[in-house]
Amino acid sequence: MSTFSAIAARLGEQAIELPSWAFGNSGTRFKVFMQKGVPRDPFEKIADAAQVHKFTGLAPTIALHIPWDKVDDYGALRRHAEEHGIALGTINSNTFQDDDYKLGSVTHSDERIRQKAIDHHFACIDIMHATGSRDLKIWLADGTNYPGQDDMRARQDRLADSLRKIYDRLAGQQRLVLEYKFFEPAFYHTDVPDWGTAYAQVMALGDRAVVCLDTGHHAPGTNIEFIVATLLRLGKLGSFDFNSRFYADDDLIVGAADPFQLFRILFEVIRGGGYGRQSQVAFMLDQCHNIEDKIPGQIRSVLNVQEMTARALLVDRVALEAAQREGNVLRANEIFMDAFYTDVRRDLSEWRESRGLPAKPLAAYAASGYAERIVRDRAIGKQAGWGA
Ligand code: PSV
Ligand code: MN
Ligand code: MN
Repeated sequence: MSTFSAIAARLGEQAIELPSWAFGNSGTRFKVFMQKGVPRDPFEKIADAAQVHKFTGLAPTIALHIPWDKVDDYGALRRHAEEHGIALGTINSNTFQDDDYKLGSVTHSDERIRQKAIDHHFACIDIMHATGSRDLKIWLADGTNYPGQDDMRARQDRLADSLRKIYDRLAGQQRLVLEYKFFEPAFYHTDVPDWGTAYAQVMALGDRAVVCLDTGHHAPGTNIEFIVATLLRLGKLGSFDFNSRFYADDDLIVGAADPFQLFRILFEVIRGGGYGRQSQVAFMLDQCHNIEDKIPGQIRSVLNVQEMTARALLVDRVALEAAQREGNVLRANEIFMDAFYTDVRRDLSEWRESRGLPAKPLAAYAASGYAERIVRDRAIGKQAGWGA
């Protein structure tokens, strides 16, 4: 197995983008629990995200969601982020909270509604120019609830046509990142349900159209690392939305439900060239902290990704390939599992200290007084929530 010191430098290449919506109030369809000190606007979400970066050194960017993070002056928002030591990242579009979109957005049979959804993406691209964002992430709630409700094939045609218009509007190095999800909110069929559909749609667009893999968007038992390997092989893995799940799209803390799956995914990412400064794969979180504190929830999340990245980097790939070539099944599996079972927590604490970061980020955050300060300072005003 590789040693920790052999992989330490590579850990310095890790950057994980935080979702602005993780800092707002959230819940299930049963109840949204309000927490004290939660941001009241995108500026405060950025300030909170900067805390995660300050204590971990792992989260230099924050993704925005439009219209949830709508402001008058995106240049000012960008400067605000920079003043806090982070940058604005992916722009996530939202075409799922408007009555017009009840039966679909970019796939809708009504041209007026389709154009409205396309125009929203055009507006997102304008925002990207001001924020300096590279990626436009499109997740669609489009789908149907009943067999026969609409023509599924015609919807694919309309999807392709709408995406083409959006893609053609991108400039320079900007990318279109298409996210798939197997169900919800539609229950019979989803217009972009799986990686194959997303791949077919982005392939038709061009080089700067890629796929987003949200780890919570597959049927239970799906071999997600195989999808990672396949999309990397095809040069079409654009980004991750990391989270974990026990049942469906639970949006729980990444690595909380199945650390071994996260390890397996990260191993394939590294093996396929998706990790590090040269890689074009964006690591992002897509989570909600419904019952736990939000900033510590995000700190825990990025640390979990880092921990499993370290373990995945520890896999002795030379020995593994030799065992695979020899057909030594048990040896190959042992090499893989040895890395997974390695406790890297103490090494990571030392690694952090060697970079001027706190050995224990969660404890350092708790001791900083920031949580108490935001409870005090944000006592008046409407809090941001999932959807605002
Ligand atoms: C909805 O399932 C979702 O979680 C998608 O994963 C998006 O990325 C996110 O919401 C924000 O739109
Ligand atoms: Mn997602
Ligand atoms: Mn989701």
